[in-house]
Amino acid sequence: MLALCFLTASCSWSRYDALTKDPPVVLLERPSSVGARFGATLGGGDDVLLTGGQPAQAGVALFVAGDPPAPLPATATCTDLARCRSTATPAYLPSLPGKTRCFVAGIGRGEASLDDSAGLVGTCLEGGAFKLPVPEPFKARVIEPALVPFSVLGFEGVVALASADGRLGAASPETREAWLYDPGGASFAVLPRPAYAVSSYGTTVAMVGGARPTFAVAAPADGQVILHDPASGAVRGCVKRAAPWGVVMTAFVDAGRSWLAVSDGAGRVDVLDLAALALDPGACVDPGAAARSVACAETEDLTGCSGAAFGYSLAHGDLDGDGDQELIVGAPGANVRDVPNAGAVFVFDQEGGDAPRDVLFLGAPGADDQLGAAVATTRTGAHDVVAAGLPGTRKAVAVFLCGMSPGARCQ
Ligand SMILES: [Ca+2]
Repeated sequence: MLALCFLTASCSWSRYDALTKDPPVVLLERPSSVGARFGATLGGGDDVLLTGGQPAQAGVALFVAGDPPAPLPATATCTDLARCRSTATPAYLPSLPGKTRCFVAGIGRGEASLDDSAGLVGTCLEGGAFKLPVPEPFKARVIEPALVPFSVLGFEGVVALASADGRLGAASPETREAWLYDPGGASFAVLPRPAYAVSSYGTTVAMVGGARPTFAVAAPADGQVILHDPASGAVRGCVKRAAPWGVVMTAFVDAGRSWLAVSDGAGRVDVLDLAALALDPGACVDPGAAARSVACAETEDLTGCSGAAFGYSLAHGDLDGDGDQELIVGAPGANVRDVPNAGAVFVFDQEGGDAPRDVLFLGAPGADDQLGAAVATTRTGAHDVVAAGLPGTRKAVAVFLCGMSPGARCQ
């Protein structure tokens, strides 16, 4: 029965192991516009969910959330490999001039309706496709080679993107540049790179709004996270841990404070209170007491924390609708009910200590599903829901409609 249920949305995907009329987890199946390893790339914002496959290929689709979410994407971008390569971290922008509900999801020339210049490529639910300018070195050394027919990029991700409060930042480890866009996206400013940020600067980025906006740019090979003031671009300081660190990041505002979650992608996740850091613009400091760690926790159903790749993906959202943010941590290598690499997603309260508040997984997992290889949140009703990629299945993204929210579907 469980095998028959696999990958059919009518079956239960709950933690409760029972067939129900309204399953608390539904699957979004791979649309034809998205390439291989669907579910390896996710992004979210407002009521939209961005879904892609293996980075540097083609196709990122936008689904409109809801209970249940629309089964077909509302639109897609970067669908032509000859004109575009997808990014590992699609970024949501609520508005651009004359457009709303936009997302940036690729590099290249973009949709055929656009001109042939190279830039960051995206589309909007209302207003259609757009392209943003990029620094010349990035254009020459990353985008142009990527568009050569049959080119095989030697790195994942192509470009790192992050947005918050309508502010978009980007970075590339290939050119070791990070840059910030003006609110309309018409121009950008390249940030000063500190002399100590030698290699891998720009591999990942995170943007946080709120009272103390911050643009974080990681150099994971050196265990560095450089914190920029997004208004001036100036370096506020640098936080350092044993490398690799900064492989994955997410940032958010909770209880009026700005937080940055940083992982090594393989078990270590630190949550930094940005206001509590004793920063020095000229040097990297240990976060000290400004950091706390969250960790994988084994349960009767969930084992294999040592190889779980805890922190391979990070996101945040208000899953219970109480106004506070929860930290969401993917662990695609976790074993679920002795099924290896089925994957799981951990939910942590900001104020709830170090133990996970909840663990999300599929009741009928498959070996090497890799649930949680990517995670994102999107708004449904009065709370956020978690979407988790299942790239091992190559054809589905799981949307956990309940999160921690009570309601008819979730009882
Ligand atoms: Ca909450």
